[in-house]
Amino acid sequence: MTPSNTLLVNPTVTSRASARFPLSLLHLSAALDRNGSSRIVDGNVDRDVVDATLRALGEERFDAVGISVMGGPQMAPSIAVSKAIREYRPDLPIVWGGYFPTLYTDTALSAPYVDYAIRGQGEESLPELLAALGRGERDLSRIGGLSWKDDGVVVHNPNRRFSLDDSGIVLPYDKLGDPRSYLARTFLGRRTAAHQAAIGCRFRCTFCGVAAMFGGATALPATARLERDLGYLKHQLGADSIQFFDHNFFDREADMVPLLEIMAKLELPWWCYARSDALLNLSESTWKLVRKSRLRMAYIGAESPSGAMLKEIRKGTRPDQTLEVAELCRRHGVIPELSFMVAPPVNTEEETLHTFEFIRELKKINPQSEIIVYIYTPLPEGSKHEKERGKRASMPLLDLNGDPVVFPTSPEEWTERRWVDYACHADAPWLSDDLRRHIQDFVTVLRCRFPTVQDLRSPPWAKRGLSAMAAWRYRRRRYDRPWELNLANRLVRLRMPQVSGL
Ligand code: B12
Repeated sequence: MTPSNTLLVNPTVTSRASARFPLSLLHLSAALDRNGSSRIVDGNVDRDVVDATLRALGEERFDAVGISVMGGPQMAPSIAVSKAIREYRPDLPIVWGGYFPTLYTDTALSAPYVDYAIRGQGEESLPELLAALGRGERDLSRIGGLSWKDDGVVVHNPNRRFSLDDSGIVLPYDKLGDPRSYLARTFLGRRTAAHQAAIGCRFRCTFCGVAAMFGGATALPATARLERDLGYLKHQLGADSIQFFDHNFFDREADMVPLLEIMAKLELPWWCYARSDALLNLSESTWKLVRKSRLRMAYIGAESPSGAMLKEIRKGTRPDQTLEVAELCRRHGVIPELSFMVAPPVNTEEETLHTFEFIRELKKINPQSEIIVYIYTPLPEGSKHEKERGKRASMPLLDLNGDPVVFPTSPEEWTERRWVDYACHADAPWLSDDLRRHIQDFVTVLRCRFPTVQDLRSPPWAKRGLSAMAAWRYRRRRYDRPWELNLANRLVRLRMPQVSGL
């Protein structure tokens, strides 16, 4: 049997300037190359992803194509590239992996251009699938994490336990052409690299795709691995700062200290996802290490000022901890980037207005706090991790007319504007036009009044000007219809970290 050759595709999801290492494909490629070979097409760099994919197919013999798909703006290019592959090489198996097929497996497999969906991590399932296909096997029921069509009937094999195996080598960055072109100028440094050290998250927040993917489990890297990987990024590629894509960076203090010691040694300014409770639990000596390691910003899911809502979504933190962590971060020179989910399906307006007041309080405690406002768009029941499904009766989601919200059943439907917005936490069927506008207006005033430090594009004078213009509205809570700010914003175009990342 000849070793299989796989084409891996990352459909376009962001601008060229915001492109970061496609870590999913690099991890998969490393796994595939142990017994075969693979090539990567990154649609964030090769802007015409369909053309780049067809060109690759014309240049080499491939046995399958793996496509990484996340809900939201990546849906349309994922469909386009899958259809084009099917038309060009109808015999070639097409495998979807990533968050979309993990959370919406049946929807993905309902498409004629998706043959296999791999749920969760793909490092073991994908090579096993390719080996089985290479051997011409028809029964694929032993491949963990795989969903497939057995004579047209969708079969979901059992989940696979996830793992953080270390192959002993760094990721195959060279497959990206010039990997240095992925290092970006951000507020952390001139050459920021994206990296994932630990995987998973031990929490089970009901709204989060990560909980749905990992079911409340996490695995930290060995110190030797972290040192090797970061050392490579720093010394071989020339990275001067790191954005960690870890689902949740800070875990138990005792386990974090050896990792922080490595980072303190490397002194690369960094950004990560964190939780208020974990940061509040760190001792003074660990905070000293954190400072030495040059943590610049921690993205913390504050979600809501309401203890009841935090309980409902199983966040596991309290609003007083959010306020406390803002103060703690101020003392240690770390910027907290606090994200909120407004407009929940119940008490929609009241919760939203309460959140605005809470944000003001946070800004008083720590004016440097960065604020991200999302619309609360919970996952449908069927997308939750199998351990969680049907466990707690969640309120049925109703639209503005009081009718049940019906989620899309095809990838095409997920490309409709309202569902792309839902996936991006930008709109929800229970949101009235008035409240939607009010939220937009509040966010406009807030981000003009306090422009993000992550914005390097707008000149300082423009940011100062916007902030001065917005000051009276913010002070007097006159958020409505900030036409002058909208106009000025069109000229300055402040960066939106929630859309493009750092
Ligand atoms: C980097 C990132 C982005 C980048 C680009 C991603 C890219 N594909 O190039 C940007 C900034 C553009 C982005 C945007 C969005 N993102 Co995003 N993003 C991430 C982040 C931080 C890291 C992804 C990553 O690289 N992980 C590391 C790799 C190794 O893991 P992985 O991607 O999961 O891949 C593994 C498996 O999924 C699987 N797999 C993946 N692809 C494939 C393909 C095949 C063939 C197979 C077999 C397996 C497989 O195997 C991989 C290896 O184990 C994650 C959170 C996280 N820490 O994962 C959120 C995350 C994926 N994003 C998410 C979301 C929702 C978005 C948005 C759609 C909305 C939003 N507001 O955030 C936006 C779109 C914004 C817009 N344009 O309007 C959610 C997805 C959850 C969900 N419900 O679908 C996540 C989980 C964040 C969260 N906690 O909510 N994102």
